[in-house]
Amino acid sequence: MGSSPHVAVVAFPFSSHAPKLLAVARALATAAPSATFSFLSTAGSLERLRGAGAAVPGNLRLVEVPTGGGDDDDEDTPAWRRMELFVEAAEAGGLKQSLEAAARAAAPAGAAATVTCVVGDAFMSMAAEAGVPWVAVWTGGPCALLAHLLGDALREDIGDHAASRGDELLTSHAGLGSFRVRDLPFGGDNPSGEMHRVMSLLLHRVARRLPRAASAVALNAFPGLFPPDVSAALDGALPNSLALGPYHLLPGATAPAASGDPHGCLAWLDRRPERAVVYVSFGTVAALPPDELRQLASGLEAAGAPFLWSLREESWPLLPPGFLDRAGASGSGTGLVVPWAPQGAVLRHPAVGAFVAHSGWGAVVEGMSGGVPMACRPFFGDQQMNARAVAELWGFGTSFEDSGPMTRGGVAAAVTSLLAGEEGAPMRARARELQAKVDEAFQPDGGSMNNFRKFVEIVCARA
Ligand code: U2F
Repeated sequence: MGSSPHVAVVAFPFSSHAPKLLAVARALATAAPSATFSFLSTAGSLERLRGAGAAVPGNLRLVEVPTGGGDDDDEDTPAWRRMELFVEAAEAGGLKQSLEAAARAAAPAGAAATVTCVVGDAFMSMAAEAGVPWVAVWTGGPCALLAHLLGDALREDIGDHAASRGDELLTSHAGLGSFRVRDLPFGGDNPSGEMHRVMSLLLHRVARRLPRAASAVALNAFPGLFPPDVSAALDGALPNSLALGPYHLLPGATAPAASGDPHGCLAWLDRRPERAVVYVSFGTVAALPPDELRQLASGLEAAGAPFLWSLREESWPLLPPGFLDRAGASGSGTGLVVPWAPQGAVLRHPAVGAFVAHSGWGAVVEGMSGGVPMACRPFFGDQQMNARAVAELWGFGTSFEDSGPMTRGGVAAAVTSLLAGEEGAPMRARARELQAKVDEAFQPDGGSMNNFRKFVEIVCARA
């Protein structure tokens, strides 16, 4: 014994997974200053993290791992193929080699090169085979994880009847009784069939390995967020599940210098009245079909409320003619359209009163943390279950998916109702209650903080 722990934090370098793992790594490194942490991700992913202001504590070093084939920012190779190459190389021994290299690089002169624990994005479930204690971090919706863990039983029950039984509640599956067959995260409005194939295989492996091999599983939620039957089902299906989120609120998770706001969103919000602005963002992967994008744009104009829209620039040419000029892209008009916003801070800004989102899990917990009611337009994966949970489990928002694609009228009505309408009043109240619960979970003796301390102990234990 004697030497201090060396923990390898393994990221999944696609969509917003790596920033979420880095937030957990930063919090761990802050809480355990005498341990050493290596954060493993691909060159492109590390570059994006550094660009986002990833100043890290001195005991946390960023370590580059191979992509498994080619450049990980190569636009000519589709995302599903880059993901497939990366995962298969890691499965074929690549992760083990990267861990050995990280151990050698971190070992003090003359000391043995070791990794004492792997804290890995659950998507990197080949960590189960690395011969080192494995603690997994789940970044998506916990109810979707439960559905993946119960996947065989669900598939056996539903078989080929998902379409005809879509509205049926999953009451015979513990913890899933509030969800319908069509909410399950096994399909959806996916970008491509190939992506679906790659993700399905990856999630099968996760569901097989987590229960038998993980020492603990971190969930991006706080204790008490879910009704008791859901929490009990998660506890039963997972070894040592620890709700210790929202991750971005853990002490040390966000670097002080990372508040980058290159498009002046926060200053723009400072000039708006309290709870008057609608914030719109569909995360890092989902993209609306062009017609629906135009419906959303004109719905925002019809609502007449100030809006802040984080929209990737490739979609700007699809907006209705004159929309950007009328909005006042410079910040002078009723709207501000930007390619990127500091979302966590935006949703905690007092001027923001409604959130139109794809219901990615990051968006849901950030909306909750800001006490902002949501209108969800789910696309794929866990988003349908997340949207259902927002509307039915917690009642702090609505979901467009029941009435088909978003329309001008639907958007205007939803936004107006969430901001100030009578129908939205209970949702605004629920959002404030949830925000208070999030704040409580991060008090020194709060639920997330207590679970985080257990997590640190497990991660930093020496064999
Ligand atoms: C995938 O999710 P996404 O990356 O599409 O969406 P989120 O889970 O909502 O996470 C997006 C993050 O990016 C941040 C935002 C979130 O932390 O704060 N962000 C920002 O800072 N500024 C912007 O302008 C836009 C986004 C998947 F699609 C989901 O279904 C899963 O739930 C999720 C799980 O990790 O991964």
